[in-house]
Amino acid sequence: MCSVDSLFLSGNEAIARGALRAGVTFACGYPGTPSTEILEVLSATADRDGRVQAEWCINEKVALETAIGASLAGARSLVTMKHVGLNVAADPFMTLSLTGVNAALVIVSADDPGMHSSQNEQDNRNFAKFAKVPMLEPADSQEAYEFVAEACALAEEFDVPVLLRSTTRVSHGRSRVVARAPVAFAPRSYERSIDKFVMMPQFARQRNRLVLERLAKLRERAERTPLNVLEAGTADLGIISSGAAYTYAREAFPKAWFLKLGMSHPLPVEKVAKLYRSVSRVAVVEELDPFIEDQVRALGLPVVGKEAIPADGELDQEIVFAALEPYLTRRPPRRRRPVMPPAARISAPVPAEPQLPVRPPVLCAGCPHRAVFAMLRKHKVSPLGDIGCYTLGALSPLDSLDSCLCMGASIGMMAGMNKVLGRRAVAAVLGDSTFFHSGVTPLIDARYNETDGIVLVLDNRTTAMTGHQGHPGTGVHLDRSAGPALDIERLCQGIGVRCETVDALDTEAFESALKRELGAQGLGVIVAFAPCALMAPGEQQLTVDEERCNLCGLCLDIGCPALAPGETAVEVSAACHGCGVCAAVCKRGALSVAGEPAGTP
Ligand SMILES: Cc1ncc(C[n+]2csc(CCOP(=O)(O)OP(=O)(O)O)c2C)c(N)n1
Repeated sequence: MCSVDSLFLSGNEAIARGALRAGVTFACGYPGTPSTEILEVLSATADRDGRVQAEWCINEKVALETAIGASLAGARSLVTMKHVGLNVAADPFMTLSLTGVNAALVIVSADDPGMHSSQNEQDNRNFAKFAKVPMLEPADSQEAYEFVAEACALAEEFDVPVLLRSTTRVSHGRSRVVARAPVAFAPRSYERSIDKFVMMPQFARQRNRLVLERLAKLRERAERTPLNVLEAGTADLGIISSGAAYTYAREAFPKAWFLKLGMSHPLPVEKVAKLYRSVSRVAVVEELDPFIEDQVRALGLPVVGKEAIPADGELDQEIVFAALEPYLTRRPPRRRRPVMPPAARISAPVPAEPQLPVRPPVLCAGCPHRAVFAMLRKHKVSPLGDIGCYTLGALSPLDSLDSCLCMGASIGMMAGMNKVLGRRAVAAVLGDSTFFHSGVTPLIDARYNETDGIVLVLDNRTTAMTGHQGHPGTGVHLDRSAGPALDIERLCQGIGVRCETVDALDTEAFESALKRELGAQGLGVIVAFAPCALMAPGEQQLTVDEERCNLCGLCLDIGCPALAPGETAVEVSAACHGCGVCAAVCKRGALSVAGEPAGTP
């Protein structure tokens, strides 16, 4: 038994306790061996002291999106999953690298070398390189406990999600953990920032440059961090290692020099070079892929790696000893100077042509989404968004969307934010194709986890953004033949969520539905339906009463490209579809429509 200040913990228990020490107040995930106990321990603690909210989500994608929402809301957040779970969460994960975080967000990926209980054996260190984010790899329970706080600090300093990788032996193995004092950190609040959180191309390009700059800074940090230690030895053998593999190699070769990487991405190349100056033979001992080895070879350095150490399954002391021992008697290679990689060039921002006016993309004339955004703006509802034509609602003059991460992210992010900020702090907006793609699962999750919030489905009965493709709600197959058309309202009601459908172009009806929801509790969905203007153009004509128009600009404020200020009154171009949204916002009755409207439900 250990003392009061030290406990004998599994790596999973240690991560949970490390999260509490680091000030994590929101945690979620999806079960999967070897990660599962982390949330169970956190939840048991949450029940006791009420500081942490912890929940199982419907899957890893929704879990990550929920944790992102919590991080945006200012809560240090943790999300847990097994290695294959990160495949499911890859869509939000890859773009999260661009947006960065608000409060810290730590993603625990529990890998399973040897496939004790998994369908494959993937090495998720590759995900860190893929997404250009830091990877921390604890080797035992003490490090599992301490690395959570290290990950939180890195996340907030570098505005980056941090991957924490454990493996089955670290997760389930038990070792002594000495308790450390809770860490202090500055609380964060949420601020709308569309160039950081709305990843449409013009903003994503800017963020991508920041990602590359951040990676260069993380490389410098990898050289200085105490997580990467050069441990002197007495034998003429250097071993680079990380995670559980380090403990096996340490036991197999106690006299060797070690470069122990607690932060295995990005690689500290100067520290690698220093090891090569100290010994004449170097080996990399790592489980699964030649992740470190490939990077060492890229420096032009001779190294013993996967030709000796198995590239599959778990390692142990005996495997490592038997694998490397024959190499110790061979003549050491001569070359020991690395060819340092050049700093990556980052393309310069393309300057706008000075003589051309800036033309930001806008919703089409007649787009039914415009009416919804105008109404959301009127009622000061600035929801989390998704990907589709409607993402343009984030831009001026509509200014009515706070985020765009990946398809289907809005509802999960809403859940995380509302859990942290209060019951109904934010809403979510997504399109009909996006709803079927990956909006149904987070809605079920929101119902299951008793999340409050308003979800707006902007149903234009097509996948407009990519060119009017069919989806399960359209009842039209790829070959244009008729198929079943799923009803979003009935689907929502089927999972027990309050839902009503309104005509998106009937601003009064939509406003009434919105007011009903704003005054309600719990979870509610409004389906704002009107066909895409490019598919179902109305026959309505807009006329301007020049006597009444005083150019107040209210109608121009909805950002319709068919309207422009004239000399004495608003002018209407041939692009007008006669949707009547401008007429609905005009307070002087200067605009009116006549004729056949576009299709309604
Ligand atoms: C994972 C993924 N698959 C495909 C796309 C391409 N894509 C972007 S938005 C979108 C669907 C938009 O349709 P909808 O939600 O109905 O909105 P609309 O454009 O009709 O307003 C698609 C397929 C993507 N960005 N991400």
